Amino acid sequence: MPKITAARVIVTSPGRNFVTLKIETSDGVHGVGDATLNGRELAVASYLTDHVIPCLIGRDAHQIEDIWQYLYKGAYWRRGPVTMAAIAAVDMALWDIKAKIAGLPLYQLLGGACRTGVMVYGHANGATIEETLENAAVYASQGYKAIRLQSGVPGLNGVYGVSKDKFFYEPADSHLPTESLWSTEKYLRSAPGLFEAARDKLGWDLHLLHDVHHRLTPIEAGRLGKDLEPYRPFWMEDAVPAENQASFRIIRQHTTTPLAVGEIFNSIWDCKQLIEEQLIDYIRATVVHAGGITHLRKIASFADLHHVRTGCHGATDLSPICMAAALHFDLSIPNFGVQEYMRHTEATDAVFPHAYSFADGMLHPGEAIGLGVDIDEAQAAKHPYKRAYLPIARREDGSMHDW
Ligand code: KDG
Ligand code: MG
Repeated sequence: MPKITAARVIVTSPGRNFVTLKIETSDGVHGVGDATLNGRELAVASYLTDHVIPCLIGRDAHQIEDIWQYLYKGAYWRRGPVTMAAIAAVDMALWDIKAKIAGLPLYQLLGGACRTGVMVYGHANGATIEETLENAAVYASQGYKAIRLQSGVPGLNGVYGVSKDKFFYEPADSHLPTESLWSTEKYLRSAPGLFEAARDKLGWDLHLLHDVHHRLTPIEAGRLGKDLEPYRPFWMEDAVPAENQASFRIIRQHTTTPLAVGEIFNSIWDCKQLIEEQLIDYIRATVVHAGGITHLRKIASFADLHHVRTGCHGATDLSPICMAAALHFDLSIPNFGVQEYMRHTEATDAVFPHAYSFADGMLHPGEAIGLGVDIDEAQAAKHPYKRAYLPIARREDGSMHDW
């Protein structure tokens, strides 16, 4: 059996912070896992180094499910983003090792390909509707079949999803949280116009998506969903903060716009009611933040029973290791919906050489064995950790709002 002989955490910041776990085995095979938790990176690094790694040494690297259960049940303190990102990193690295030993790309071990590639959506955005649609046209010309639209809101000084750089978007932008202004009224007045103009300019052959980023109440979300219905969006994402799963009943009662949620979920318990009651259409939980491939497969199987498809989170704060893991997973499950794809910078790609590639609106994980991604430690060492926070949002009266 391949014994785990060593494991260590590598923190690197090629433009943004990433936390990577590297596990080595007695067979000389190593595996990598992403453990990045945007704005709280060092908490996961410590959880792994100080608490998880000592328990891994000497274990059989092939016992992925048992190690998952050992780390989940054995901690006594369950769930939460720090714990589940740490477990996810171990899980990804062990799947990488198993597939390398088997001599197969990981998706083959997960049941083989269910599709020829993974449809991805890109992020078009701009300060104005016109600018957003110009940017969307660029994505369409590059072959994207699905595009997320986010536009500035008149009267607000910058909103979620609108970047200065049209090619890369990085919200964790400062050593202390920056503050932005929010007005639900102004946002609800402007968002439907974006989609009306988008259908006029881009036509009806593209899938158009939108992220509300947890900003509305259920009844406000019901109204927005209704207003967007004529333009047939692919989904309305994170319409409300989702701690209270029952609140999605209200949104559902008011609109047929498909609903997506779950990028901050850590386990199946965060979405059990949403799926069971068919209150959503797409579950966005992802490999690194929802306990790894092992746990995400359980969520996807449960979702499949309830007509819910996947739409894994794929922002830049998920490293290329997580992206590779997501692509193997996406390729192998029957109820895949779409995969988010925000391109990483060249510096990030140099730290994480990978086999996945984009063509014709789809990503494919490639045929390299394992996850098909690695960390170049010499490159990583060139980019030391830099503290960076996500912004916060305040309403016009100064009170805190969900960012
Ligand atoms: O770290 C936070 C980002 O990952 C998040 O704000 C991005 O909402 C997001 C998305 O849909 O990509
Ligand atoms: Mg989102």
